[in-house]
Amino acid sequence: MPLFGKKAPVEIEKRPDGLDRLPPGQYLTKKWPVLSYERTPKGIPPDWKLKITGKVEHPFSLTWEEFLALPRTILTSDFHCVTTWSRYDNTWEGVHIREILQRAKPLPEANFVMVHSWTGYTTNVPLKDLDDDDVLIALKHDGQDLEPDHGGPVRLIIPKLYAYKSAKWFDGLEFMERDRPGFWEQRGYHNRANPWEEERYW
Ligand SMILES: Nc1nc2c(c(=O)[nH]1)N[C@H]1C(S)=C(S)[C@@H](COP(=O)(O)O)O[C@H]1N2
Ligand SMILES: [Mo]
Repeated sequence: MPLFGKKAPVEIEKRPDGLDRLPPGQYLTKKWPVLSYERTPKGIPPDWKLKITGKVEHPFSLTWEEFLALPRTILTSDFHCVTTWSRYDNTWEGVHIREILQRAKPLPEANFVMVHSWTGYTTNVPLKDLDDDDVLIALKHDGQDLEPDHGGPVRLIIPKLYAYKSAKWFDGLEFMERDRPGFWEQRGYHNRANPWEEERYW
């Protein structure tokens, strides 16, 4: 059969676990839209502290300078918004979540975590989803300081969940025994937010 006039079949990219790289119902964009409920804050509060509270052996807080002195990690991951856009190959630089977890030592009953922003935004995740290789407290994106609209100077990145779990303007983790819904989770967004299960809304 001549191939003339025929398109080569498009290979669907797979992840190492066999799932499609692009979750169901998502489309790809190379742009990076801004999605925020609140207005972009004017810079980081001068008294910003990272606050690690709740069910941990060692609650602590870090000033901005102390936080910036923690070891850095660079990771590349895909980003999936519940409103159906996805952006591949985002390179994030920041502090790995395990730098925080190993200092805090969550207690056995710490099943869930409330993620806090200094704007008042919150989002809840199971500790299992937070304590993972690809979770980063990001300070840079594709080599540039994180722009204020995208959560700069500091945001959380949890690539395997819809991005409403990746709080912009991040300032705290509250370890909890029982789950509690965060900002969007109280307003109709799915509590778990796994894109491959299309856990978008209740
Ligand atoms: N503080 C805060 N963080 C947030 C949001 C928000 O409204 N406020 N929106 C979430 C949603 S729904 C998405 S898709 C991503 C968008 O990140 P971006 O604006 O950098 O693309 O941020 C998440 N983190
Ligand atoms: Mo989103």
